[in-house]
Amino acid sequence: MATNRTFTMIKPEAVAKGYTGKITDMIIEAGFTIKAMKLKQLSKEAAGEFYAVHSERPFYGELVDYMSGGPIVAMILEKDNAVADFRALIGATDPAEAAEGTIRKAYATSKGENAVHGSDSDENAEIESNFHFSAEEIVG
Ligand code: IDP
Ligand code: MG
Repeated sequence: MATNRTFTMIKPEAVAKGYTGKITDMIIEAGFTIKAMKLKQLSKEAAGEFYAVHSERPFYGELVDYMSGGPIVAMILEKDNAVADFRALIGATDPAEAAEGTIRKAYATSKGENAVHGSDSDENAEIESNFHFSAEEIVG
């Protein structure tokens, strides 16, 4: 995958609260192009595998339960400098620390239930995209 792509999920509590459209609008208005998109229910096993890097963290069990607790919206996004620009758009992990104008400031509930995921590197963007999408599901 090109380095101008990143991967995101709108997380279960944000989907359940009806924020999918508003968050998607913010993403498009910030200049990202959607290359793949799907509504998807993660099993506990899939959520555990996706967040395996955090398996030793104290919040891992809570994170797996939360991420498998309702549907998510997964997307592959394209833009110059996609990974860093998307991390800037979503804001800090804890919404109390997220800057004005960020997605987490607007829509996150707490540090755990924080509305959106954003890849932290080009390498992880590719791994995470391939976890959720097959080649035929990605446009262009
Ligand atoms: P990030 O999503 O901003 O990259 P990470 O540190 O990679 O943050 O953590 C992954 C996810 O784990 C967070 O988005 C959040 O849902 C959850 N998480 C992180 N820290 C905590 C915590 O202290 N308590 C509960 N959940 C947390
Ligand atoms: Mg992270």
